[in-house]
Amino acid sequence: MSQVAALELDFSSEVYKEAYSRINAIVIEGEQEAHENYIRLASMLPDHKDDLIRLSKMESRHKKGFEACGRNLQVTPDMEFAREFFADLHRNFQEAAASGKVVTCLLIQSLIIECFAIAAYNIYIPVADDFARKITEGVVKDEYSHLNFGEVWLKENFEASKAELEEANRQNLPLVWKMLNQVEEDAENMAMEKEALVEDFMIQYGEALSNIGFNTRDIMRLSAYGLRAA
Ligand code: PL3
Ligand code: FE2
Ligand code: FE2
Repeated sequence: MSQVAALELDFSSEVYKEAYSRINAIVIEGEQEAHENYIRLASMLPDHKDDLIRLSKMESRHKKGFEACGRNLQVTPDMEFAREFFADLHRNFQEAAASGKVVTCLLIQSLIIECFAIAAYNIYIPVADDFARKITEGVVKDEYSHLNFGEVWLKENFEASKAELEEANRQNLPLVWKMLNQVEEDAENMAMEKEALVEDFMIQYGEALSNIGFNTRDIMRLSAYGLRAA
């Protein structure tokens, strides 16, 4: 982000509000899907049911917070755009859940989606309006704990999960780069640069893979999968 771009931001301009109508919708939809995904995971991991239901409730609160951010700027979120934006990841999660692939579901929700959210929120906080900044600062703390849930479970089941993680990463990580390309222009109009989003995502995702037990060589290979083609 260049200093000038951030200083020149006008939250009431048409350019900003137009971009916000899509980005805000994506975040609202992402929080809603995260809510549903944790409920689904709770039924797949009965030993962790209470924790996962607690996480799902946090996601509902996040959604309400971001809805308030849109209202505060008098922006109507473009929810149809957002549902389309998440369609591929959504379908992959549903298919994995239907076939009982808990490792794939955890990779999609607790690693990919949470890292995507953490990167987006970290980059957004310094250039957000005051109202949205306070909300997003609270939300991002929660997202780290959601990422941690996935890391801890996958670390404990590392050897048995490794092959499925590789396959799920190969299927789903390219979708992240595709999604980032789709929001590049809107993000820029909100003073967020794609390079910064990619960098923060790679840091979060790489750290997560490391915490789970992958070695440096695996992390390099896994976390950049599909990036060059994007
Ligand atoms: C999980 O708790 C939440 C899932 C939300 C996913 C958000 C992805 C956002 C990608 C859009 C990038 C632009 C930054 C927007 C910052 C508000
Ligand atoms: Fe969330
Ligand atoms: Fe989350």
